[in-house]
Amino acid sequence: MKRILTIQDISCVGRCSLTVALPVISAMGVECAVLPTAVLSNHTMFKNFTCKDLSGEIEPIMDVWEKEGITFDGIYTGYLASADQCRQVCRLFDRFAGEDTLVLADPAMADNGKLYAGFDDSFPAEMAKVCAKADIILPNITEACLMTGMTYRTEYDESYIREMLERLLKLGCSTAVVTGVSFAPELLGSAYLTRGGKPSYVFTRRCSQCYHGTGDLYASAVMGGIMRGMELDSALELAGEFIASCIETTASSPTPRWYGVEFESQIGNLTKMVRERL
Ligand code: PXL
Repeated sequence: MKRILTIQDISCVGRCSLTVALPVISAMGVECAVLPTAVLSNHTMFKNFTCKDLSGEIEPIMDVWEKEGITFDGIYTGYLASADQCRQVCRLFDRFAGEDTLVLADPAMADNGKLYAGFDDSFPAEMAKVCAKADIILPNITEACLMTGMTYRTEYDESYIREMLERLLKLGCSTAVVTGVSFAPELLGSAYLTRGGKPSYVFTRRCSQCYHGTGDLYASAVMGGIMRGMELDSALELAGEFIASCIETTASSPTPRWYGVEFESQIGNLTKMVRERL
């Protein structure tokens, strides 16, 4: 069984980061080791939150892993709590990402044209350095704009997305995926470009509701699919289908949308989707 390491925070309540990566990646048949970057009472879209930064733990944990000879087939990074943590994660790549380790970076730091609470304008440049060292990066349009200097737009055409993908590759990664792309009201998906290739798209039906944490669910499912040996387009298609089914089953729930989607009811469906694609 493949073993991956995921590096992101634990938001105790609110279905995002580690509380979705662990169950999703495990359900896809991949061992999911964790490096928690911070512990928050709940994610930062709630009105109040506490945040205990765990940066001081990262170095000692890496030292022990090295002594134990622990290795990873993949490393998946998500929300990082500070610029210093971005630098620590770059050092972790140098120590643990060998030739055969797939590194996927989801620069979870912004959405809808705005940085998340707690980050300042200098943060995207530090996150861009993490993305530079990754094989695959998975920003949404806002995050891509912040890392490439492009202007954030809600209305755009294929040339805007193509330029975005090309600029993202210039950061240094091998494959750039931009999530949350749409050219038709009923379809939503991702655009991707691999060095030397041409832009491609994977779309799924668009759900009208919007929930917090779906980016983390999507990235986790993409990582799980790739680690199970799927091609990128197949992993993106599976992830889009999984998110759509999660949103559809949550739509009738009275719980506020910042509690995230009820992915728990779709875990059985997820393992079935993986089996069907292998
Ligand atoms: O879902 C991304 C995310 C992860 N972790 C924390 C967050 C957010 C988005 O707001 O606040 C702590």
